[in-house]
Formats: sequence, C-alpha cells, structure tokens
Amino acid sequence: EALNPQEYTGVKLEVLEWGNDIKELISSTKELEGVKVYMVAATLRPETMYGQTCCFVGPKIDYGIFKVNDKEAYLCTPRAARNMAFQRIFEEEGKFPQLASFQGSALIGTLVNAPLSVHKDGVRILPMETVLATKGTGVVTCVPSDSPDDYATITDLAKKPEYYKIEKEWAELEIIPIIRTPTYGDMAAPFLIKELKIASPKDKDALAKAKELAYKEGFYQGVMLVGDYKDFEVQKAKPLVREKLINEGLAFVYNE
Ligand code: A2H
Repeated sequence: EALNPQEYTGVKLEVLEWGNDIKELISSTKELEGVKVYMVAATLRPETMYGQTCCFVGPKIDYGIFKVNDKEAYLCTPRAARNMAFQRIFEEEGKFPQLASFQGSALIGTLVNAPLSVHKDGVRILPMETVLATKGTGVVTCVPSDSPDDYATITDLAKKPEYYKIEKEWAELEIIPIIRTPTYGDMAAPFLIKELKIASPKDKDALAKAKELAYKEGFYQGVMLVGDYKDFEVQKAKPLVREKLINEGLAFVYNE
C-alpha cells in the first residue's frame, strides 16, 4: 500500500435523516447542533456516481464524526480523519476534533443524499462485511451496475433482510445502466457475477477476478450512457465528472 499511493475522490453524502439506532446519540451531542454531517465515501470511479443505489459501512468497524468547521462535519474512520487532517481538509492542519464515535452497525438505515445519483430522494446506509477499516474512509458508496462487490452485497442483503435487520426495499433501489462496454454490455457487474457464477459476497477470488475484468473493460472501452458527459469515453469522462463534483462542493481529493 505504501508503495502505491492511491488518489481517491472523497464523495460527500449529506445525512438527511439519522437511523433509529443513532438518532439519540446525535441529538444529544451539543456540538452537532446546526452542523451538516456528510458521510465521506472513497471511490476510484467518480464517473459512476450517477448509479449509486445505497452506501455501505462495515458493521463492526469504528467510525467517528469529525469537525471540519462550524458548519460541516465528516463521518469516516478515525484513521481516515487523521490522514485528512494532514491534507488540509479540516479547518486546522493536523487537528481532527472528534464529536461522536460509534460502530458502523449504528448507522444502518440512515438516509443520505448521494451526489449525482438518479435516486434524488436519497439512499440508505447498509452493512457490507468486507469493508476494510484500513482502506479509504471505511465508507463505500454502492454502484451495483459497475462494481461486482457492490452487486454481490446488495443481492445478499435483499435475500436476507431480517438477518441484516434492514428493510428489503433499501437494498432494491432501481439499478440503471450508466456505462456501455463492448464485452459485458450496459451492466458489467451483474453480467460478470452471472458469467463467473458468483453466489455470495464471500466468494473472494472470483470477485477479485470480476472486479479486475469490470474495471479494465469499463476504463478502456466504456462509454458513458448518462449525465453531463453522456457519449464520452469513460477515460475522458472520469476526470471531468470528478472536477464537476469538486467544483460543486460535493467531493474533494483524498490521498493515501
Ligand atoms: B469503488 P482499491 Cl463502480 N473496503 O467505488 C473495501 N472496499 C473499499 C473500501 C474499503 N475500505 N474503500 C473503498 N472501497 C472500494 C465505486 C466502484 C469502485 C466501482 C467499481 C469498482 C470499484 C463504487 N463502489 O473499485 O483497493 C471502492 O469502490 C474497484 C477498484 O483502493 C473504491 O472504488 O483499489 C475501491 O474499492 C478502492 O479499491
């Protein structure tokens, strides 16, 4: 990891309504009065944000809410907050004041605004067991059309909503095609999940393979089907969508 610096896009998903398990903690935290809280999702594929259908956290991972300035706070892992503090993302360099702490499970059902998503009423926070605490922000926005991991996870969530303590509909928002590829059609992830006969999010090796195939095909051969850069090659659209998100205050550069 140290030898391969990653430049992520930190996408800001504003909290619209807190889930039942965290509501009280938030309303009893004085420092959060009048403060907008954003979940920060780390992505390498900003051009896919049109297709967000939910957002994942690791249920057993520790998260915090960190003060950016008097008006905004970011929700991510403490590890990511520390990195951000040294990238001048918070008001005071090197400082990342923590206003609340909890496990990911407390966030399930929280409603957030997913920038650029066709789902304008917001998307739900759902659990993903394979989220790593040691990568990105610990928040992974879900684009099931183009990410095999995301597709495998929502399929599993929708199969066992009681087990995961979620509403089935939260995992079943409409999936729209956002990128056309010559080899895997308009929905690369579901195509590859079927082709490689992947039955579960725990099918690690097959998912790694599907992820690599989808990523390469999308990046080198993909064409945008939606958004401001419709008909652009993905390679060209990617930096443009990223710039648009950043200029509109909906995202920032996050390195690790
Ligand atoms: B990507 P890399 Cl559409 N744990 O964003 C597990 N996965 C994480 C993570 C964490 N802590 N933090 C980020 N990620 C995911 C979009 C996407 C992504 C698409 C297709 C492929 C894809 C929507 N999810 O990633 O190990 C995030 O999912 C495949 C490369 O740093 C992030 O980009 O290379 C990607 O993994 C970063 O993975």
